[in-house]
Amino acid sequence: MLEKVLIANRGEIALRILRACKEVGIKTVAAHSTADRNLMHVRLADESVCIGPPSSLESYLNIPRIISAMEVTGADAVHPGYGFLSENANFAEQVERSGFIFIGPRPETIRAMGDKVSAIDVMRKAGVPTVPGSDGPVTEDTDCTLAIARKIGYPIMIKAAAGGGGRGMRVVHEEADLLSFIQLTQNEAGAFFGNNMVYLEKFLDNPRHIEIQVIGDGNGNAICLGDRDCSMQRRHQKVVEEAPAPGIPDEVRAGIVKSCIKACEDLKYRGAGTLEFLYQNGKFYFIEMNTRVQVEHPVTERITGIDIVKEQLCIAAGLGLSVTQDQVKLTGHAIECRICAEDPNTFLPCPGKVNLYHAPGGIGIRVDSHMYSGYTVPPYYDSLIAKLISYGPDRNTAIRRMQNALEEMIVDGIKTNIPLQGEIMRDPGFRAGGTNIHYLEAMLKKKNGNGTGNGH
Ligand code: MV4
Repeated sequence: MLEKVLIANRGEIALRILRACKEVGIKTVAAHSTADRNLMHVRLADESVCIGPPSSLESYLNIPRIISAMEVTGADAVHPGYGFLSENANFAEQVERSGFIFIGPRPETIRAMGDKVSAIDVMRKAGVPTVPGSDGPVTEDTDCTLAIARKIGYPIMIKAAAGGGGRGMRVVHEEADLLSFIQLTQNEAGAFFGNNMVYLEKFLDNPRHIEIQVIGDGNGNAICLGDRDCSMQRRHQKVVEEAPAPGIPDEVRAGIVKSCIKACEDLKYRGAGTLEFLYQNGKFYFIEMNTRVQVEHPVTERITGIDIVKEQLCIAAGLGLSVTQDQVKLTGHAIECRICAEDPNTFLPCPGKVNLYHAPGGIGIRVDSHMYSGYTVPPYYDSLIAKLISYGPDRNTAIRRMQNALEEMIVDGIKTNIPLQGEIMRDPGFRAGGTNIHYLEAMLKKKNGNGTGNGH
C-alpha cells in the first residue's frame, strides 16, 4: 500500500480523501492555504503543511509548492481531488518526474482527454457513440467546413477543443452565420485557453446529461459502476445528481456500459474516470471525459457499495481493482443535493461564519461535509459546503428521505440553497424523473418571472 498521501485539495473532498486513507491505513498530509488553517481535514490529518496565501494560484494551483510539500513531508503520493490540479497533465507529469505517485490517470491520458477533439476521436474509434460532427478540428478550408456543416445539418454547435464545462461554445442556426461564428469562437478560445482549435457538432436541443463511471487498473482491465443523471443544473453548475438515471431502457444502458468498458480497456485507463454523454430520444452521445473523481461520486458509491476513492488509492499502489464486473451489482436509488453557501435569489456566493450547524441523519442518509459550528466559509473558493446524499430501495423513497433530511439540516449564520433543494424535491417534473438540462432554469424562470431569480 501507499505509505503517506499528500492531499492537494480542500473542503469536503479533502476530508473524503482523508477518510479513505485512514480506512486503509495510509498516513496523510494536508496541504492547505493560510485561509484554510482551520479546515476539518487539516485538524484530522497526521501532518499539515501551509503551501501559500488564500489565492488558489499561489496555493492549490501552485505546482512547485505542492511538489516541495511532498518532498518536505516525505509523502509518496498526491491525491488531487477534483478541480484545481486534478486534470492538469503537466502537474501529473512533474509529480511523476519528481519520483512521486500521482493518484489518477497517466499524464498522456489526461492530456488526450483534455483535448476534446482527441477525446472524441479516441472514443469513436473504440466504438463509443458520439455526436454527429466534424470528426476533427475545423480547418482553414472554408469550402470543406461548409460542406461538413451541410452534412451535419443545422443547428450546429461550435466548440473549443480546449473548452469544457460550458466555456467556449456557440450555436449556429444557419449557414450565413457559420464562418463568422467559427472565427469568433476561435478568437475566444485562443484568448481564454491559449488554443484556438474548434470543432463542430450537431446541436441537440433538449438532451439529458448522463455520465458513466468507470475505473481502470492501468493494465487493460476496467469496470463500470453504472450511470448518473446530472441534468438538474443551472449555468453549468450541477445542483442535484442521481443514480441510476431514471427511465433508461435496460438494453440501451447495457449497450453504452459495454462500449465504455471496451474504451477504457483499449486505453489501458488507470484510475477513476467519467464519460459524459448527452442523452436524447433514447440515444447516448459521448461529449467529454473527466479523468478525476467527481463531486457526485457518492451516489454511485451508494448504489454499488464500492468506495471509489479507496479504489483510486489501491490502483495507484499497483494493487489493481478490488472487484470484477460480475461483482458489481446496482441496487436501489441514490440522490445527491449540493448544499452551497449562496444567496437564494441572486445565486451569488455567500461566505461567512456558520454559527450553528446540525447535520441530518437517519436511515439512507449520508452527509459529506467539512462544516462545523463556528466554521467560516472563506470567499476565495467555491461555495459547496455539504453534499446531502439519500438512498432508498426505490426513487420515491430516496426523494422522501431527502426531503426529511433537508428539513432536519440546520446551517445558521449564512444563506444557503437548502430551500431551493426542497422546492426541487417537491417539484412534479423532478418527481416524474427524466427532466432535461433546461428544466431547472425554466422552473426558476416560472417561479420568478425571469432567469435571475431577483424579480427584475
Ligand atoms: C452540447 C449541447 C447540445 N448539443 N453539445 C455544455 C457543457 C459541455 N460539457 C457540453 N455542453 C453542451 N454540449 C451538443 N452537440 C448542450 C450542452 C449543454 C449542456 C450540457 C450538459 C449539461 C448542461 C448543459 C447546459 C447547456 C448546454
